[in-house]
Amino acid sequence: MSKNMPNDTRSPYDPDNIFAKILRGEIPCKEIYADDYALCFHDVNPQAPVHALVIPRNAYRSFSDFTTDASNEEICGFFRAVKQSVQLLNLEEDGYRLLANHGEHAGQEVDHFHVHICGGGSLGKLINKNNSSS
Ligand code: DGP
Repeated sequence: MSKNMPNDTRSPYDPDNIFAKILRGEIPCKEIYADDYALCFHDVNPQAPVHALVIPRNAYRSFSDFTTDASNEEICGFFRAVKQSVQLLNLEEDGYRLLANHGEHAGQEVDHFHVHICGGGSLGKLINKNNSSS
């Protein structure tokens, strides 16, 4: 599959999105872990006692693009980097949540694929029923 699938109506990757700027070092971040595949840093607006983001080094808008277009090596390297980050954040023992937003209904704000790592305290249920339509 390619980035230009006929049913792909989303806009192309914007190289000036905030995470692309962080990757290029144009905007600072509080780095937790970095390797050839990924960069992990603290979220600027934490929603949990520990809230970090992991982003791939290459340009993918979301989980869908990443899993369609990235090589097996990149995908494997990325998720190993997520695991390394979890360990560095000392979340293994007490638990943590991984989350990736794709598109409008999920409220994706930054169109560079990222996985949220949340932990450091009880996180409650995954979905807030007050915001749910069913
Ligand atoms: P999402 O809604 O899944 O697209 O999450 C985007 C996250 O990115 C959100 O939790 C806030 C975070 N964020 C936005 N701008 C910056 C920034 O400049 N620096 C850092 N560290 N995080 C940012």
